[in-house]
Order: sequence, then structure tokens, then C-alpha cells
Amino acid sequence: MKLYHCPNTRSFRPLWLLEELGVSYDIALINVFNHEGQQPSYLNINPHGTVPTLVDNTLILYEAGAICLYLADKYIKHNLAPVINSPNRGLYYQWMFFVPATMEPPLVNIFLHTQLLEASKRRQSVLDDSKERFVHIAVVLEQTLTNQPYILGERFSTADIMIASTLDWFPELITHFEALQHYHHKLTQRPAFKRALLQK
Ligand SMILES: N[C@@H](CCC(=O)N[C@@H](CS)C(=O)NCC(=O)O)C(=O)O
Repeated sequence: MKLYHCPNTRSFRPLWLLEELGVSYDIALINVFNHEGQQPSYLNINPHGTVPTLVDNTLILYEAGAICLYLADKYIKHNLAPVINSPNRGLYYQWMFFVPATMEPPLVNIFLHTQLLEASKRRQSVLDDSKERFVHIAVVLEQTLTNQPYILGERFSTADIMIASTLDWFPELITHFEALQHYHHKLTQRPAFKRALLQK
């Protein structure tokens, strides 16, 4: 199994998961910040030129969330996903999709309108709106995590990897959310998280 990875990107999610699972894998580094994803050899594997991509025998898979769902189920005995038809399985889908569909868009906008776009294209109104939307998201997460240690309840799961890795993009946005801050800190102290960080 090979993961195409670039540090400080969404490929950290499946990388962290692979470390939690403790299975063997290879890493191929693709520096998307230097446009290495646009090399024809990589575009043959992932036509979007983005990371992550997972290659598992004949399967080539992109989309961080899909890769994480696939890996957690492939190694379901490792208990990082609720088993199919269990009550928590529905909630697991909810949070796995919540990250790319609801949580990421305002954060991507904040990134674009503070750092990525050239100054003349940055819009304060988009920034303000995105920060407001993120506060709503953080309030919901804060309420959920005030009464339970992990997003699905008592047990750590792949959904926590999706959420905590995303909180890691802008930790300064959660300084007023006590439970969320505690959750983020606790998850980033996990040995597998730290091992994944060392894969550069
Ligand atoms: N929805 C995709 C997004 C993948 C993506 O855009 N990855 C970024 C890094 S976080 C990338 O490779 N960007 C390089 C580019 O767009 O050329 C996922 O979740 O995997």
C-alpha cells in the first residue's frame, strides 16, 4: 500500500490513520506546493494532481475522507470505525462527511482570503462571513464534546482524525472553546499523530 503525501496538507489524515492502525505502508512524497502534483506521471494516478492518493494493489483512490473510510473498514478489527449496522455507524458517516462538506469550506475561505489570494483579490466580507460560519460550527462541536471525550462518544475513531486534523489548520480559531481546545490538544498528543508528523 502506498500513500502519496505532502506535509501540511489533507494527506495527513490518512497518514495519521495508517499510524493509528499500525499497518505497514510506503510513502511517496509529492510536494504540491512546488506543483509536483502536475507531473504527468502523478496525473496518471490522480488526474486532479492533488494529495492524498492511496494505491492499494489495483485500487487507486483519492479524496482524503474516502481513503480514511476505506482504510478504517479494511482494518475494521482495529476498531477505528463502528461496524456496519451499529447505531454509531450513521453518526460516523455524519461526521466523516461533515468535515469536507461543512467544516472545510469556511476554513478554506479564511485561508484564501488571508494568505493564498493576491491582496487585490482578498475580500473582507468573505472573510467575515466565513469566520461567522466557523463560529457556528465550533459551537456545535463544543456542545458535542463537552459531554463526551470523542466525537462518537467514549471511543476514539477515524471521525476524530478528520475533525482534529481540520482544527489543526487554524488552532487560533478555537481559543474560546474550552472543550474543543482540550479535545484538539488531547488528540494531537497521540503517539500516532506524532509519528505521522515525523513523516517528512
Ligand atoms: N477534496 C480533496 C482535496 C484534495 C486537495 O485539494 N489537496 C490539496 C492539498 S490539501 C492539494 O493537493 N492541492 C494541490 C493542487 O491543488 O494543485 C481531498 O479531501 O482529498
